[in-house]
Amino acid sequence: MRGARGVAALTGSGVSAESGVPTFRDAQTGLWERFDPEELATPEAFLRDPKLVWEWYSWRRELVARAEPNPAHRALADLERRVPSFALITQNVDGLHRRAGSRNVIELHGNILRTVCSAERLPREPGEGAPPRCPRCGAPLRPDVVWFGEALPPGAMEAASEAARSCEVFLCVGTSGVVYPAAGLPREAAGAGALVVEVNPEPTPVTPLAAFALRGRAGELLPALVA
Ligand code: BJW
Repeated sequence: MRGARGVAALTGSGVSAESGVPTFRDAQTGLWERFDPEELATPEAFLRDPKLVWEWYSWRRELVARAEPNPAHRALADLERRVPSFALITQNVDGLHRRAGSRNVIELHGNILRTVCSAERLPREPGEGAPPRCPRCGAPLRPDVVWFGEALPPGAMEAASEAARSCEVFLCVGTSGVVYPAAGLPREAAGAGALVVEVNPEPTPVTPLAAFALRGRAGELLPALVA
């Protein structure tokens, strides 16, 4: 790490767990316990029941707005200041990396704090009980995030691939490594000769590619790793 000229980090929801933001697959708490996130984060769910999906995102948006970056976010921001070339590729929609001071952030799955007009993104108008309306065209608004089956923001995956292929060290932090195309990045990095380092309490499909698999919480391991 000390000698590396190029570092890329891929993060997932585990990096925000210690900020009190539940991971995508582990924790559905309280009111939302009986809903499957993989089903709610789809265009089909929004078209069928826009009110339900909007309310799920409102609940999460409030949680994110109250959350603070943790030592893992701050360690990655510190690392960026020390390495000549650094890219932070995140699947998270919570904006906590930027709030911690990271600059070169590639948000692969959008940002929950922004909304967009659904008419720009969906094949047809959603059903009853829709969320607030677009002030320009009257179509329902939706969160500016990437749902299953949707394309990633223009240029985001290209920038992420470029960073993965040109870095010397590729950190993979707090992601289950199952959602594509992001999940293909560790393999791209390893294939181009990068040293892959995983930080996760659990093994994942990334583990076999990793030169070092550090088992534990990102908020504890990352500050020690970049010290
Ligand atoms: C800790 C910790 C601590 C806990 N410290 N760690 C190839 C093969 C198979 C399928 C596909 C494929 N290519 C595409 C697909 C389909 C699909 C897909 O991948 N499906 C799989 C589930 C099989 N992909 C897509 O649909 C993508 N789009 C696409 O491919 O479009 C094609 C297209 C092209 C052109 C035109 C049109 C279409 C889009 C994927 C979008 C994903 N969106 C979501 C929702 C975002 C909004 C929201 O948040 O609601 O993104 S799904 C969800 O998963 C979210 C996350 O970013 C993403 C990844 O999850 P993540 O972050 O890894 O969280 P978890 O919960 O899974 O894991 C947490 C980890 O943290 C665990 O490992 C813990 O152990 C760990 N942990 N505490 C460190 N303290």
